[in-house]
Amino acid sequence: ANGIERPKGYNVSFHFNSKAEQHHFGQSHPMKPWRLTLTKQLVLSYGLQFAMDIFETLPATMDQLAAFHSRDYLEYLSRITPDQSEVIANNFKIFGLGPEGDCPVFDGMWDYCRLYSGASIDAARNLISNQADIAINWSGGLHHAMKKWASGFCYINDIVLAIQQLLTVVPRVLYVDIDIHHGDGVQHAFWSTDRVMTLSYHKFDPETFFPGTGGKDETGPKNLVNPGAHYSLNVPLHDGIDDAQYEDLFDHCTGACIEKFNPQAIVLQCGADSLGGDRLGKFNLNIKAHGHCVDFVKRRSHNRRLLVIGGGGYTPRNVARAWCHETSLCVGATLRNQLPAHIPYRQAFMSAENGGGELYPNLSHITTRRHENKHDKGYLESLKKNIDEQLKYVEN
Ligand code: ZLS
Ligand code: CA
Ligand code: ZN
Repeated sequence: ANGIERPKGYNVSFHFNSKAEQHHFGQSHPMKPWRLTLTKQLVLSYGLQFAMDIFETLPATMDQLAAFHSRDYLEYLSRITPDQSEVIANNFKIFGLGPEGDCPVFDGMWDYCRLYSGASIDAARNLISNQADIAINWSGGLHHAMKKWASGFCYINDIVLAIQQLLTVVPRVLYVDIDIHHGDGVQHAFWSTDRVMTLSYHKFDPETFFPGTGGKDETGPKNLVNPGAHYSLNVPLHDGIDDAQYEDLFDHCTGACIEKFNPQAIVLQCGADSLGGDRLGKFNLNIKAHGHCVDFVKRRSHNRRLLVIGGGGYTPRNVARAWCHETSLCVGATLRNQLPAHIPYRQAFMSAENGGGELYPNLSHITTRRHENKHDKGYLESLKKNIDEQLKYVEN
């Protein structure tokens, strides 16, 4: 009316559930759902809620979860409690659960599962109904969960459930995974279809690093009559990769997949354990490079739906800073490097590395001990070539 036109930005929706953040896996467990509270507080302190639609989601229902998982497994998950642990100890093994393990039975576990999955399903639905161009769920991204068992801190595979939703309205979905671990559960779920292409970047060392899958030749069924042949792509890495190497590799491979596969929707798993200074991971990435991946996919997803989800990330203050920064990239805002003065949990953002009591220098950098970089140019080039080679079989 006043003649000033707002540039058409992206409609972004942010899906969360406060109750999901309050669960505990157990004292020494690296997965800390409160990193989500830290993330959300940072997002709110910067005022990003005014640039997106915020949705508090409902827990997923049994029927929604059964779209991927087996009823037997879901029944067990919904009924098992920590004090029954010993009684049904044998079934633990069948379903991948157990004390002292990666997937403990903790108080409220079923509730937690339904909440983070509900948020991913909601996010996918919001994209489907064109309410959003980009939908974010930092509580999701639990890529190791299998149809009939839990694995690697993941009980329900919210990513598979979200992709299944998207497939009801679009022919093709590209899944990109920058968590430091291989996205095995998602790859496995869509192993035999050419409607979903999976692309995971991860540390690969079958001897010592979980889950041990995701070598460069793991590209789909070897039976070439199977439509899934060439639609599972992997970029196996070593410790110590740096910003420039990762950005270059990511742009080349992800760019080529988007171009050749030409998906109508993209799901980006943003596991923050690929950052430097992570408790489990040994890459050297700064928040800048991690965020670059989000920005790159956003820039390439014109007229495509984009679902941005969380994943791993075991140094909570870095997870929160990365995901807040990435939320700002989604809405197209530029944040001050200075942390807001009145952020709750301000203490949690103090950097031990910087001598304690010091705030991090800025939002895109991580000051930390570096890990030895085990990559040379030849190896990185061979990874790009491998992806190009696979994509020769893909045309849309
Ligand atoms: O991608 O390495 C393993 C498997 C084991 C070693 C650990 N023990 C408990 C089980 C057998 C070989 N598991 C990994 C899983 C990593 C999952 C990453 C999830 C994701 O980021 C997506 C969200 C692993 N790495 C580190 C641990 N487990 C681990 C470290 C410390 C502890 C405490 C709690 C539990 C047992 C002691 C635990 C696991
Ligand atoms: Ca990965
Ligand atoms: Zn991980």
